[in-house]
Amino acid sequence: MANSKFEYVKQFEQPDSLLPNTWIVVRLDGRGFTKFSTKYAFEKPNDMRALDLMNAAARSVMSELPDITIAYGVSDEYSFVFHKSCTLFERRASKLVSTIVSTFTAYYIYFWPIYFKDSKPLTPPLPSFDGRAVTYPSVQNLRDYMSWRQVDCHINNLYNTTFWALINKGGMDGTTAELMLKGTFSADKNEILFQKFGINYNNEPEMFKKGSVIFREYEMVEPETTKNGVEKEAEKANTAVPEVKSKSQLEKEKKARTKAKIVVEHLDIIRDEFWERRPWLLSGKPGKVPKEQKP
Ligand SMILES: Nc1nc2c(ncn2[C@@H]2O[C@H](COP(=O)(O)OP(=O)(O)OP(=O)(O)O)[C@@H](O)[C@H]2O)c(=O)[nH]1
Ligand SMILES: [Mg+2]
Repeated sequence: MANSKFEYVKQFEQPDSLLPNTWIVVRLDGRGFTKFSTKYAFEKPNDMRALDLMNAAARSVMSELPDITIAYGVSDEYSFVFHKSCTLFERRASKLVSTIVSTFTAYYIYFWPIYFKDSKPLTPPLPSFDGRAVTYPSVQNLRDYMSWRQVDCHINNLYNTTFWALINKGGMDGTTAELMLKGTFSADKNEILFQKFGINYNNEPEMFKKGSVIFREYEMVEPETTKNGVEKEAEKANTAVPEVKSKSQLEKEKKARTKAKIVVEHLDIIRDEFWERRPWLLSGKPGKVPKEQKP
């Protein structure tokens, strides 16, 4: 086809490629969810329907994109992690972020009437999400990122649980509750919950305390006792030269991933145990599909 005089505009398209051999995290976040949650009367501080809906949308994103190794969500945000050796997609930030955000938003709206069946239907302004991509060069950086989000979940949830207990059960107004919690430590909040309201924070739902983690489920392995299993996987995944896999090998792995069940759990992802028992998350190699799961 002949070049047109307009074609020069292509030069304006600049690369936005993400550094090779790094872990890519795409985090999305609900836009204006403070207002949105009020409009649809989300329960405070945690609305089970809203969190289940976020999880359902994230699970669908994962099943459409087998390159995502793990996802973690809390409140109106979700982080999706691409393995550093994953080569099946273009490492372009804009392409990756827009694919994830649009797929997630589409499913969020699709699932809305299922999770909010007794609520009013969605009307404009419709829910939307922003997104960003960040690359992490080492397994430790990636694990610290995941730990950061889960610690954030814990801190916010303990604060919000205490804050709303003071208001809903203690009859306080927002300003007084805020003043009371100013400068308090975790132990103080646990104490307020227990002494004033008989609430044992430990008995709060796991989803509220830990957030949600989504991954493909294979047969778990016993954590190694001799050498730290996570370190071993981390060493393997931290090679300077990215592993080159043949096309057939990549296809085989993709197929194995597609077969695996995608689960939503509420586990501690800060401690080594979570990663040790599930070496496929860091190694990028699919594990064994449990027998009872095979079609
Ligand atoms: N009541 C209730 N509100 C929630 C729940 N999950 C998220 N939210 C709301 O969503 C907000 C998320 O925080 P942000 O992302 O910082 O606030 P935002 O209004 O979405 O602002 P931007 O992200 O900057 O657009 C919280 O402050 C809550 O108001 C929930 O389960 N229940
Ligand atoms: Mg938000």
